[in-house]
Amino acid sequence: MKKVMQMFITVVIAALGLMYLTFVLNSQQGYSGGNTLTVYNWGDYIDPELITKFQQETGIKIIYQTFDSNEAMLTKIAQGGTSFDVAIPSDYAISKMKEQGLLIPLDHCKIPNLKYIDPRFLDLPFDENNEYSAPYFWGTLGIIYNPEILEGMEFTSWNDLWDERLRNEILLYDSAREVIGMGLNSLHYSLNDTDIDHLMEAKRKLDALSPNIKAIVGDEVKMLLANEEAAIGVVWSGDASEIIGANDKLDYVIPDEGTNIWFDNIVIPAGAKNVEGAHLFINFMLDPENAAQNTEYVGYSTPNMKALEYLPEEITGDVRFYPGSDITDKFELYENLGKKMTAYYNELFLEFKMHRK
Ligand code: SPD
Repeated sequence: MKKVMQMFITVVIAALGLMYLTFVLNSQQGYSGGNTLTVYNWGDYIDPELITKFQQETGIKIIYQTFDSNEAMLTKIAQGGTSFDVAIPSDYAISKMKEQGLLIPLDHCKIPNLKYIDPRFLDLPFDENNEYSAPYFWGTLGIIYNPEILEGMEFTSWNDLWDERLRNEILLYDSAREVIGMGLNSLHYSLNDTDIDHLMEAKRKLDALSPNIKAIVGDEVKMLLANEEAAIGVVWSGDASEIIGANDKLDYVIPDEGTNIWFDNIVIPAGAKNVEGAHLFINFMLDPENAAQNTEYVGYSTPNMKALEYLPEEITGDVRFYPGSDITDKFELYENLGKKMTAYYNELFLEFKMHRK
């Protein structure tokens, strides 16, 4: 009995010692919330060297997972199987997450680098006062094309995509809001239209585009266009900038009817296990030098004013990717359309994809 008691006491002392050691190590790193941080981000959307740098600076190990659409991200976070400490959704998805109680408010005192964000990208309608989100990248949706392959063709309207000469040429993202929105924009309707007749009209119009569609894709859009395996695509400005960086024959234009302006912001999902580490990560990504490095690597447009000073004029002076508010004020943000209308958009998009087969 005495032996069992001695063994029990030894185990308890060892466990307490281990707990104390972990606490001391974490405090030395200026950090007290566990030693991992689970980050959920779009694919191809961070410079891996920054992950390494963050880990070295904080001692926090990053577990990194990616998604390819806001819808996939929302479903996974709402299911709650994995707890994420940080995620990077877009505007309308942030609004949905707020509505569903899926976000933790940010502690602005722990994100002093928020001061470097251009006020133009703060306090936007999907997250007033940036209560839940900090700006990461922003951009537009437009047409990228290869003028050498599509000789003599110009793209000033979304309707130019329906030209017969584009048979089996166009790449589209596998994303309901982008594709249905393009159909709506081509008819001069709002990107947030909820009129069923308008939506049906857009769907019929998109069906008529089918013969021109080469493929519905994800991040591979960049490789296909840069390698000239496709001549034209409807892409986010950041992808266009990366493609043009790899092959400067291509050009990116925004059609006259207008387009979507979008914002991808960093949030802390409810259920995060390392809220302290999440704030450290957000502040780290908003550090001007880190943000500049990330911008050069990823190719998207930074909302960080101070980071712009570290970037070459070749990047920041390109109005295709850094249009002023005089231009972007005419563009439309996707709104949170609510559960029923979102389901309807998704259904139309699915039918559109089935129609192609
Ligand atoms: N590969 C990174 C893609 C990020 C795209 N974000 C744009 C979202 C528009 N709603």
